[in-house]
Amino acid sequence: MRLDVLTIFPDYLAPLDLSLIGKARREGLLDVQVHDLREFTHDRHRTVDDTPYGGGAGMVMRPEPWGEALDTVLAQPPVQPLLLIPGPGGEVFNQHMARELAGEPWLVFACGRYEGIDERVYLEAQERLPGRVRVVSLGDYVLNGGEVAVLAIVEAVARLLPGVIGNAASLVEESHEDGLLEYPVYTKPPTWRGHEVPEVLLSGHHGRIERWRRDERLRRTQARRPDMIAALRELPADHPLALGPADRAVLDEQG
Ligand code: JFE
Repeated sequence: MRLDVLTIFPDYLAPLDLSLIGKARREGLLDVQVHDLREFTHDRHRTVDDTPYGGGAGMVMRPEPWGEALDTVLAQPPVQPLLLIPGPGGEVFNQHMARELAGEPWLVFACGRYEGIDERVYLEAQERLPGRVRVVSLGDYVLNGGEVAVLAIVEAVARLLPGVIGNAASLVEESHEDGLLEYPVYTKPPTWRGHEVPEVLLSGHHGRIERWRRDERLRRTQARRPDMIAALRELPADHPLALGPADRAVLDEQG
């Protein structure tokens, strides 16, 4: 997968050299290119921002550097990329979107700063890449720019690529794939500072362990994410993810 990131803070993307993503890059599974937006300015001060028309607080990113940066990046290989623009007003990123993005050969990220990017850049991008521009939010809170969102999105997407994690089972069993949060996990020692590992996990009884883990997932999801339980309750009984009678009994116990 090819990834291009346009930003005025290329150093902010340094974590993409590390850990799993760094390894995937070294192994040729990921080709990441970070571009400094200021390279696409022509004035002595490499200006990327200006005051907002109509007044108001802060500064807005000028369109010209964005136009030249997109011209340069899009002039490269023979396919159309998906352009992702982080913004607090975008569709909220989730595991479903991560799966969609993992199926793309080429993603381009445009990181804004200040109060955002001149609206004409979005319109121009939509003309250049019809149906291939998405504004994406990490969640309902305000960051200072798109870079942190890009780090999160790239990490969520890269770990879905074949060969990046190397353990298909660890992906299938994860929360947000089947509508419930994770079960709690434990390792050695069996007693630590007076806290015991639940005895069922030491029992070797696979059927009991599976049921206990599902019960824990249900209780935890009900406590922390009642919206997710409500969504599962709406599914028809014959849906593969629908709650069964044992599931409903556990949820009713907890109230
Ligand atoms: C930018 C800012 C006030 C933007 C346009 C570029 N989930 C998420 N939260 N915040 C962002 C994403 C994000 C992404 C890109 C950004 C925030 N800002 C700051 C400040 C209003 C804004 O609306 C600039």
